Amino acid sequence: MITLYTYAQSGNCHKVRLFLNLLGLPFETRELNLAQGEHRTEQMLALNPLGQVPVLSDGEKTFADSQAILVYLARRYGAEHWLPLDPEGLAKVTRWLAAAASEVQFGPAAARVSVVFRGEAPTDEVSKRSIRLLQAMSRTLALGEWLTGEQASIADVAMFPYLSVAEHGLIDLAPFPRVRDWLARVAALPGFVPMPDLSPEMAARRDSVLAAIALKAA
Ligand SMILES: N[C@@H](CCC(=O)N[C@@H](CS)C(=O)NCC(=O)O)C(=O)O
Repeated sequence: MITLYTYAQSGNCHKVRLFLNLLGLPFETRELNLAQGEHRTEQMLALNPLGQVPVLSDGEKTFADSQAILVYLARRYGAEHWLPLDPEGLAKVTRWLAAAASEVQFGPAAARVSVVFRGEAPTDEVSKRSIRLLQAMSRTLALGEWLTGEQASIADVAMFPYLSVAEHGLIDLAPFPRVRDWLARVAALPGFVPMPDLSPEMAARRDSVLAAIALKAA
């Protein structure tokens, strides 16, 4: 049995939930309360010494880090297009897995944390980093429908969650039609599941950030 230790509002956890659903694999979910430190208990630190989610157990084996988990699931259960075996295909996918762990994490994901978890507008640096990433994705998507080849790969899965909720962090996707079309293509894949809606508390924080921005502009 596959068990996913998760936090519903985490885009990193959503990458794994999304891919398990795209692969049609049965799994059970253990939802952890991060605010109460349930990800840092002795039991969880034994599964992931970094004390982060997602963590995935498959029988006796345990994996941490959303990118690493996608690699495991693709190789163990997926068709080859999810993670090509040829050197060029593998390098192309890894390039976007690295972006998911860096440019996305310190761009759109950081903007979302700032707005909906802290109730603060994203810094200029975070906003600029997000725009640079969207420009890079637009250039890549001008060459094809998917980030790495003629079919979806785990690069698309890894990049999807935080881009799909970019507006939670006040990142406007309107100037990036190729990225919006790509998001729609991922959302049309069989088995697709979306990121959860904002909780009322998160939506209220976002509203208060928007109100503060409007007041400053007035
Ligand atoms: N590189 C890791 C990052 C995981 C991560 O940052 N997880 C967050 C939730 S999105 C977490 O567990 N935060 C709690 C903490 O670090 O204390 C991955 O992609 O899985």
